[in-house]
Amino acid sequence: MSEFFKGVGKIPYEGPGSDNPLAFKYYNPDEVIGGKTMKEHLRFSVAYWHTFQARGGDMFGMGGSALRPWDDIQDPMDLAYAKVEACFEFCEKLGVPFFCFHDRDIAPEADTLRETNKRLDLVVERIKDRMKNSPVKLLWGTTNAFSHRRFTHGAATSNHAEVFAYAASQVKKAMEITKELGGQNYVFWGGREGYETLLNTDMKLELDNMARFLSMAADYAKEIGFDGQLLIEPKPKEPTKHQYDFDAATVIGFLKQNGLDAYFKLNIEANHATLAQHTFQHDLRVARINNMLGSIDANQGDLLLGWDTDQFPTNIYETTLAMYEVLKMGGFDKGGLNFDAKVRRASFEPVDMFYGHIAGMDAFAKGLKVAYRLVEDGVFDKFIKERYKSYETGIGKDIVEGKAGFRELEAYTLEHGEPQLSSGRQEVLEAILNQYILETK
Ligand code: XLS
Ligand code: NI
Ligand code: NI
Repeated sequence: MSEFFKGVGKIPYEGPGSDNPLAFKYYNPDEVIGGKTMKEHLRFSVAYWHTFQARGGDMFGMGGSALRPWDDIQDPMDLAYAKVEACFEFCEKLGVPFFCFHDRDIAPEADTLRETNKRLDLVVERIKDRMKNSPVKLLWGTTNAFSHRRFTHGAATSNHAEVFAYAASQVKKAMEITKELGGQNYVFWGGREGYETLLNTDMKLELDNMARFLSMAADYAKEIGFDGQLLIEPKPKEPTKHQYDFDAATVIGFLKQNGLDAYFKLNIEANHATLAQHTFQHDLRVARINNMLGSIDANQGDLLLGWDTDQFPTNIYETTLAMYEVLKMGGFDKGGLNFDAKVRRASFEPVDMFYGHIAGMDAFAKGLKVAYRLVEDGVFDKFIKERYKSYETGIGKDIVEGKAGFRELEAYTLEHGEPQLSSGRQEVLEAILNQYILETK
């Protein structure tokens, strides 16, 4: 078996003082934090599409800039097999326990669906074989129902019923192979489930069809005994002008409206939250308080750009607050932190992909450590409890327990007069957060 990433060995943990770019500074997989190892807490995953498919292209440089060790392989199936090997080598060297893929990432599309599915089966066999002597597992599988021309008008929300059927066939197969490979989740990202203009759009039919599609998917998962989590990944736009799965709140409302909330959870991506004008923590919080935070696409955007830049997450402030939400929900069950992230176009060497992942893993490891202390010390919890204490007794308790209506509240107000307010103390809390991040506290 040939080695693809020559010159890169198993990435060691060397600690915060290390100058070695091919070593972890904070991610120490076996370090125990609150009864679980870092590896168990963080459940990192490599995204097949960004790492083994992407070419570093953009709208002005379609061919891409990336140099990859598999560039000389011509035959599409040989290339697909090579990338399986590359994926396992990459994950094993990084010590990343999971990977994620779209059906079309692992096997190239053929002329007919039947042929395409045969190709998928062949590659899946190869992956299964490789899994036998590797610790690397599948975090989630998904379908690419957005790149091919047939999905121009959408997949489940296309105006063409034939496309709805095609997308369903694709999800059916992708779900089967995800199960076959022991995948722990299945993701739905509706890249083209949205619209460009309302002038040609039957929004009601499209939304109803999307619900029908998801309901069929949940039925099929049950039928084949797929016991992984089904996840919806919100994103407000790009490639469509408006995507129906706009943000966590919109998706949760949609699922509840259609009686689907028992079957789906959410896969929250940092850069998608910010595109929706929310912080990453906001969308995680919305999902968490609804018991629907399933998994995370770990990346970061560029707040000065209006699109999904999918950068490796290096902002400790963000990773801390993200891990705060994860710890507050009691940690991941089947989900994890999937690096839906790509190196910049100018970082075109294979080793840059290691640097990107190491940077992201270290940033989340540090975020986990800080967040754990914040939770343990009850820093925000104590303040928040105090801030809302008026609901624990008296009229507040009556409101919460449904014992007061407008008449009682008016009587209360007439008797007590002007409410006394307390300060929100935002600046103090932000300063304390900095003390925790900088470990001066
Ligand atoms: C694109 C999405 C995509 C999903 C999987 O913006 O993040 O990569 O995670 O289809
Ligand atoms: Ni994503
Ligand atoms: Ni994205």
